[in-house]
Amino acid sequence: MKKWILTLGLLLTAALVMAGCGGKKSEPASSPAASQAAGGGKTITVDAKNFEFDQKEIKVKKGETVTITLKNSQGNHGLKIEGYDKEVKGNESVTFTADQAGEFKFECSIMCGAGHKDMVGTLIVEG
Ligand SMILES: [Cu+2]
Repeated sequence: MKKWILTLGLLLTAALVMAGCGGKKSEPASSPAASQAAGGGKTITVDAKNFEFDQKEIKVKKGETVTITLKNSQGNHGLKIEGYDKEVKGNESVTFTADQAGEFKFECSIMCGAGHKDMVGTLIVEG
């Protein structure tokens, strides 16, 4: 039984090593909405248009370094996180440490028109 697990472990290790140096090209940075950055922090791209954010929920872990990039694909919007007192304008990034657990509302920080107040979401920091 133990030997079987060891063999499986070796196979998995071999598979990981092969995946690591094999032909798999690294993904372009823009494709995943949320991905693990090289530095260990979390990089999140939020796309804003009239009148919504493409992500209503952003989940991170407490202690993580979080970088949020806001893309304005339509209109002119900002993103402000209540409780963290962080704001990011369109086509800019903000980096902070998620040092408080809980749920924090985020909303558009630029008066962008009729649907402005609907542009809300929640940052969830898992403790
Ligand atoms: Cu707005």
